Amino acid sequence: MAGGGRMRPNILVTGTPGTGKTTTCSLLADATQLRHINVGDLIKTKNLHDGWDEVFECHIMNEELLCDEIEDMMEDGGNLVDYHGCDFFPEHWFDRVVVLQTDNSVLYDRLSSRGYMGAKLTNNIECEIFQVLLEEARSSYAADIVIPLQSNCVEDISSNVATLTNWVNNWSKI
Ligand code: DAT
Repeated sequence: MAGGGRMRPNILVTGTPGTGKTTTCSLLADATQLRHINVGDLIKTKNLHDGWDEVFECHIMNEELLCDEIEDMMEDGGNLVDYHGCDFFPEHWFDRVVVLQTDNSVLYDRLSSRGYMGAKLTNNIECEIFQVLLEEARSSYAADIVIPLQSNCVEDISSNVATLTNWVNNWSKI
């Protein structure tokens, strides 16, 4: 069996904030019955952080606390992990690493309407321009499990969810 004895696969959905991770994971969780782990929310609700970063306006995640928190679920399998970072998770946790990507102008509008401005907005747009998450994923996981997917419009979401649902449903046969 693939995936270290897991009955169901674990998928990491990563990408710059605003690329559609949470929207995609919610729909994919409904379609596959995988468990959606929204890491950003978990960091807040379970206090898995070391305070607030004033410059980047976000919590300073404590990687060790986070990994301890989700370890048992990850070993069981069947999880969709939604986070804008990927290099600190144990590599063996994931069977697929999906990197969502969005055109800069589209992303700019999405992040502005979410209220991002100044350094936070610029940093995230630069993160997308320089494909930081794709590079991070490629340097942390085997090349054949890292899948970049475009997420520019609602049709992209539907087709990404359909593709991934199909992959999940066929997983045990891989
Ligand atoms: P993330 O979890 O990556 O931060 P999100 O799922 O919260 O992103 O989406 C941010 C906003 O953009 C939200 O209002 C939904 C919208 N959106 C995301 N992906 C989209 C897409 N492919 N087409 C149209 N809108 C999208």
